[in-house]
Amino acid sequence: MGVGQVVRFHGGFYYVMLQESGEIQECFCRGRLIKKRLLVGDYVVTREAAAGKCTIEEVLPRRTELIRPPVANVDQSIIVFALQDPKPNFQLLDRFLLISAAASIEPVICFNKTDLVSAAAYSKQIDAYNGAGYRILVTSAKTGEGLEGFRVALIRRVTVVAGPSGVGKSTLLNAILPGLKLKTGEISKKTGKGRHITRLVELLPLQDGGAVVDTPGFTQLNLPVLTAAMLANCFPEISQLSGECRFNDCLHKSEPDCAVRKAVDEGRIAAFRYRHYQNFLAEILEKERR
Ligand SMILES: Nc1nc2c(ncn2[C@@H]2O[C@H](COP(=O)(O)OP(=O)(O)O)[C@@H](O)[C@H]2O)c(=O)[nH]1
Ligand SMILES: [Mg+2]
Ligand SMILES: [Zn+2]
Repeated sequence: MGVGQVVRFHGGFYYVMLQESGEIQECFCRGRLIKKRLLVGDYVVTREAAAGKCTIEEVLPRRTELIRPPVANVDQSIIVFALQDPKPNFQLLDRFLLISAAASIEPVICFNKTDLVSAAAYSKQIDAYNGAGYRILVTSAKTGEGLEGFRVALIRRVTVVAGPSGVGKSTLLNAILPGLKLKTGEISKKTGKGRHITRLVELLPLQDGGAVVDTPGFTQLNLPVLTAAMLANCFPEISQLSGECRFNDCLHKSEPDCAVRKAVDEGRIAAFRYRHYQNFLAEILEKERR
């Protein structure tokens, strides 16, 4: 018997990194029920069935669960956007932040390619995220700027590296993990809306402990299952003020004496963040009506 974490599925086998030895063990999964529930990132109990043959007997409870990519027990997401090539889409960034918050996964924002455009060009937006309390990394995989901070952020945590395609996710990981050689620069031929890009999800164990998952770029993201009332909790600068509105079920839309709208008017909450909040709110309310 041993406990380990599923790091990948391949060819009908499950690869489990054993907690005690750090070894990766090839396992079968016999129970159909267990198989159906298994995700990369799951902690499982394995048993040696015959010489060198292991089976997965049990899945341990999950701390967190991401749907896209399907990974269990993720501690944090590093959401990478380029400052140029491609230009940052802050509404998409906020969507990634929302998905992370809804899954109780701590987000870190990484602005990459500072060799192409200085971070100062986006100081308004970066200040807004900073002010809201997000952790921010500024990097260039090309010049090496900020790479040490990126490396340190991964230590002893299970991290998903997310963001649109072409922003440098794989290049950043290759730069800090010698010997990794993830494919970079690939251009997705099918950018079908909402379509799942099937690709192997793999947990890459790190030398200092922890593990990281590289992901293909998502350009289209559905909102997580979220009620209108929960949405504000995913915007730290908005949820911080929620208690000060006249109505305690205020959605900060057009209600009188709304502390959030007042803060937007006074410039204490960035107008673009509030606009994205409104857009998401409309999307959720529309879904609730149907
Ligand atoms: N100028 C510049 N190019 C970069 C940087 N990081 C990645 N790239 C380039 O951006 C392209 C996409 O990188 P890739 O890592 O495949 O992006 P991914 O789709 O997010 O994994 C590649 O041609 C990289 O060489 C950077 O910091 N600066
Ligand atoms: Mg990539
Ligand atoms: Zn309000």
